[in-house]
Amino acid sequence: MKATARAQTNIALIKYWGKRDEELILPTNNSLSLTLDGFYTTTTVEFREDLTRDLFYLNNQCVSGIPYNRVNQFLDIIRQKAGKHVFAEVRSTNQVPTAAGFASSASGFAALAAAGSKAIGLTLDDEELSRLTRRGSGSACRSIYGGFAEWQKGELSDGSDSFAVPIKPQDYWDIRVAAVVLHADMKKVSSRVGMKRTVDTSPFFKGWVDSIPHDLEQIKAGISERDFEKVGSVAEANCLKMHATTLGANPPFTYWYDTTFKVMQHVQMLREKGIPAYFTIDAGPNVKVLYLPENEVEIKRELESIPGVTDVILSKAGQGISYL
Ligand code: 2P0
Repeated sequence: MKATARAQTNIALIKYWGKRDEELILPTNNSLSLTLDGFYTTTTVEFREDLTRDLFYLNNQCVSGIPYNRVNQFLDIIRQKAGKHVFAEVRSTNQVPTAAGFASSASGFAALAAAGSKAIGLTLDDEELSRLTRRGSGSACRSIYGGFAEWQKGELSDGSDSFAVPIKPQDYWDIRVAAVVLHADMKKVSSRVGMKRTVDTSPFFKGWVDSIPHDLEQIKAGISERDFEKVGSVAEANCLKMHATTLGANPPFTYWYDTTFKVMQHVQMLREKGIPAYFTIDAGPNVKVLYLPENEVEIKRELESIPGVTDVILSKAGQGISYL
């Protein structure tokens, strides 16, 4: 009744932004990501008859309360699926620096789903595991796979056709990502709240959803051809469209900070100088920069030179779920 799994986080190149079902976490659009090797969560789950409630240790500290209720709710889903009523001790270690601006929920829920389902005795294939993981956090369902993965939104109201599928494995293409950490203390609108507000109120939301099939087709062609310019330019434009929807929301909001904008301009300037680099930004102020290995030294130096940048963390393509 005990299992340990590791999952790496992922960066979306075509963003997940908007839900059609909040409870089942069903998205309004397909998304596509690259799993990253630098940021991961390792989780051990043990179901024990002697426990009278779930215990959750995060980085060796026992934690409880509202922010962690999602873990208990997710364990309930696993228990229901297995038809067992037994509480669990969960121990998670995050190698995802909070400052890097990656949601640890992606690697966190993928590792929890893998370790939890194995510990309780479920045998799930990747598709079933991705579908289960989605119930914890949407973006996490893509972290089941290494390399490039696509979350298919599905059409059915029960969510049975909404899960991620592999597009290309980890070793297919050495494309890299620099996480540019900024000095920013702006209060953040959580991605759950931001997404919902955008769906409910932004007149730009329809345009966002309508534009996805074309972006997906283009980026998949770019990945097949290993065409960095194509993949980068589609990802950058898709990110800008996602962020544009937030400006149309009521009340309007943005995740960008002044330094966010400076980094974006710097990346565009690097391209003008002949260094291929493209940015993408999630529901926060930090910028992620896509680049190729031959430009790594220059990219790091350039990004670190921007005033307000506190750190630049480099990552390669990562692997899917592993059991330890
Ligand atoms: C993504 N984001 O595709 C997008 C881009 C943020 C911007 O997935 O409510 O933490 O748990 O399903 O997965 C962040 O949202 O949201 C996210 P829930 P999640 O990576």
